[in-house]
Amino acid sequence: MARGNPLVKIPTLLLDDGTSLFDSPVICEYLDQLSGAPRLFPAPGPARWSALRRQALADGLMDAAILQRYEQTLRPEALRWPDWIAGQAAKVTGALDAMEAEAAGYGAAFDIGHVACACALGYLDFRYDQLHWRNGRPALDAWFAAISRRPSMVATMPR
Ligand SMILES: N[C@@H](CCC(=O)N[C@@H](CS)C(=O)NCC(=O)O)C(=O)O
Repeated sequence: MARGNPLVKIPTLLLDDGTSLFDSPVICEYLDQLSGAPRLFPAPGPARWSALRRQALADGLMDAAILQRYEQTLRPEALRWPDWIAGQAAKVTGALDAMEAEAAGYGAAFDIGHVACACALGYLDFRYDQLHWRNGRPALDAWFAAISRRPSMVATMPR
């Protein structure tokens, strides 16, 4: 993996021509344009900025959730820093609250921002069930329940 990504992170996509793409937002946009008619990334304009903002919000939630997990599972216990962990947890809470404030407007739309939010919520169910993110967030709960019935979501839900 280090060969394809000097940051040594997944996901990294190795292309047939030997080049590589990272990180996940770049890989998603590449895959979306392969069809010739991108469906997840709107053309430049307000819809695109809104979708990319949502994607960045969900990516930021994921970064904060994963960094906390590294701190709590990989770092030697004596070196762990509770204040830093609390700071990352606050970012997750802030991102969830922002999603809750917007979720009623998500409707049935499904752009890259909705994909990223849904993936982040699926990850929280998988690794952070003790967080109970649904508590106090009825709009986000209802949206995620509905979006989770899409075949693509059913096929890829982390288990
Ligand atoms: N923003 C990046 C984050 C990628 C990321 O954090 N990947 C983790 C997966 S758990 C990783 O490879 N971590 C290894 C490391 O940080 O050394 C993306 O969405 O692709």
